[in-house]
This record gives sequence, C-alpha cells and structure tokens, in this order.
Amino acid sequence: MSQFNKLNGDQQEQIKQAFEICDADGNKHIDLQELKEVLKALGMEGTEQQAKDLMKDIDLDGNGMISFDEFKEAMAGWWLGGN
Ligand SMILES: [Ca+2]
Ligand SMILES: [Ca+2]
Repeated sequence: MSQFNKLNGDQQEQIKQAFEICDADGNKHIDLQELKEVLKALGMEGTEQQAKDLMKDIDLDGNGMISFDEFKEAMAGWWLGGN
C-alpha cells in the first residue's frame, strides 16, 4: 500500500520538489553526504551518525542511497502520521 498515493496533488508536488532540493548533484539519489546537508538545513547538527540512522530508516533496499521511491514513501508516511 502506497502512502504517497494517499496524498493530494499539491502534497505530491511538494515532495518531488523537496527531493530535488535534497539531491544536490541531481543524480536522482540522495547519498549520505547530501543527507547530512539536508539535516543541517533543517537546523540539526547533521552528524555522520544522524545521517546514517536516517538513511537506515529510509533506505529500504539497503544500497546506501535514497531513491525517489524510497523518499516519497518516507515523506508521505511522516506526513500522514505513521504507518
Ligand atoms: Ca545525489
Ligand atoms: Ca535505496
């Protein structure tokens, strides 16, 4: 069941835009370095450990990078408040 599909068009658009902002080099994946920058932009410390913990939560296939499919479901899940 896709959480993302429960969002309305505006919300889906905002998640797409957020992904593009996070994906600083535009390779369609968010890597650990980019994730650290995102955490800093959100006002957190952006330590290696914080980024790794978050990566582990979002990176469902475990390849060490966040694809848009992984990102959009994580964002939608948070937005909708849990599972
Ligand atoms: Ca990237
Ligand atoms: Ca992945």
